[in-house]
Amino acid sequence: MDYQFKEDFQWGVATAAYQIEGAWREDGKGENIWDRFCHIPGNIAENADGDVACDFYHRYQEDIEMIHKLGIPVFRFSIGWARIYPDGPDKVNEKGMAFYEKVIEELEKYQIKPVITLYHWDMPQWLQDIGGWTNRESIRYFTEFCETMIQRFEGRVDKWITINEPWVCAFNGHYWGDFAPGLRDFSAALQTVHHMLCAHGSVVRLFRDKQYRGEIGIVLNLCPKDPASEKEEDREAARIDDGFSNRWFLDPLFKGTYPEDMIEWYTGHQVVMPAVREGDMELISQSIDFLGINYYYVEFAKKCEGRWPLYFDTTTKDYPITAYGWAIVEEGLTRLLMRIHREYGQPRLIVTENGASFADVIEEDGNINDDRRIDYLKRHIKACHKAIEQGADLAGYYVWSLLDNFEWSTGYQNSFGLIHVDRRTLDRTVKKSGYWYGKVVSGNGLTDEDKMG
Ligand code: IFM
Repeated sequence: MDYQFKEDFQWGVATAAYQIEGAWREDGKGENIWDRFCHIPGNIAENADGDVACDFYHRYQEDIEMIHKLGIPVFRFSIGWARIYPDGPDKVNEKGMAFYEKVIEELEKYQIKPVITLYHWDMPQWLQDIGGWTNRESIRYFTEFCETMIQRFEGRVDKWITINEPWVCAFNGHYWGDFAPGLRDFSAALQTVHHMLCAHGSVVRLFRDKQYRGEIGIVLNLCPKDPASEKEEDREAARIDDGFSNRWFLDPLFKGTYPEDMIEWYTGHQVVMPAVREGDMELISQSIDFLGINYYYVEFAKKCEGRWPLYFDTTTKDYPITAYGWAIVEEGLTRLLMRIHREYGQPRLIVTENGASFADVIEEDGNINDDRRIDYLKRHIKACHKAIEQGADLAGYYVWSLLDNFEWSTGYQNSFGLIHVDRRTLDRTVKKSGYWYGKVVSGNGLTDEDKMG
């Protein structure tokens, strides 16, 4: 084996509730912000929605059996908050709870470890109606919801992830407005970040105080921000992009401060800084058991006038791209892992998402030979191996995603799955990449010649 991983390295597959579950109104589930956002015509490509999605709600047994057959030991999924608290913070919907109980039981049947994300963007609409993440009360409501879930399933869940990708939730959802809840206010987005980070810290504190069993961490989407050229203005653009996307999250979590240069930049450009109360930064920077990193690409920043308040744009340079238009740059992953290792106190890391969307072709014999996805995954798994060799404390790697699913504003147009889902029949077909990944997992690594026969 050319790229052998340590015995206890965790291989997994990742999903999220709204993207796969469907059953949007079943068993007492309440409306969430993605239900509301998708049901407004024009918000999503082809006016798609997650009403049915992959129908995981009814097909979870089939899907978990497939994970088992592929030999994948970890399944990352998220809890739909509005299934548990449909109408308000007071009453738990036991039918919603029963669904997750069944999913966990099914995973236990095959000894697949559950990794649970507590927030993957689907806030209940009742909470959005009072301001959602822009309202400081969201910290308390989120903590109560998490306590309900952790109390119920503690000891049976390997890892808890408080929040997935706060950057996306804050800026796509509250500044660009292309994600739910569809707001367009930069200062509100910064306030959202702050409340999400406090909410994360509040759950970590609860977890420690109550001495729950298991591990707890957060997941950030991070990527290297390189200058598009050698020009000084592009170098500055890359620094601002890095501050905006990476350091604005890493610094508070690991150093207990927002980056000075970004505070200066924002205040210099008339952005209202988030309201930070005494004790918030200590809350945010409590120690976590792991940092989850979702890695997909590198971005190349260039100065762009008129783009308040960040004044940069990004390109993919001449790199090959995925169907989503994301540059394929695997060395960026090694570089990112090493940077975090060096600059943020050598935390334990997990690549909680990595994968690629490509337009898959179903051959006449029914097979899906997604060699480009295999190539992408292979490159990135090697990049992980390299980072471990260089000293990074990398404990696992999860592919995004198990299934072709609802890919947010692009509807069903971007397929990331190891398993194809027919949009008409919802039938599942394991792609070549799924079988290939199963072999990587069983061999605990890959060889340079690693090809599917
Ligand atoms: O589908 C998303 C996921 O929900 C969060 N991380 C990125 C994936 C691909 O866009």
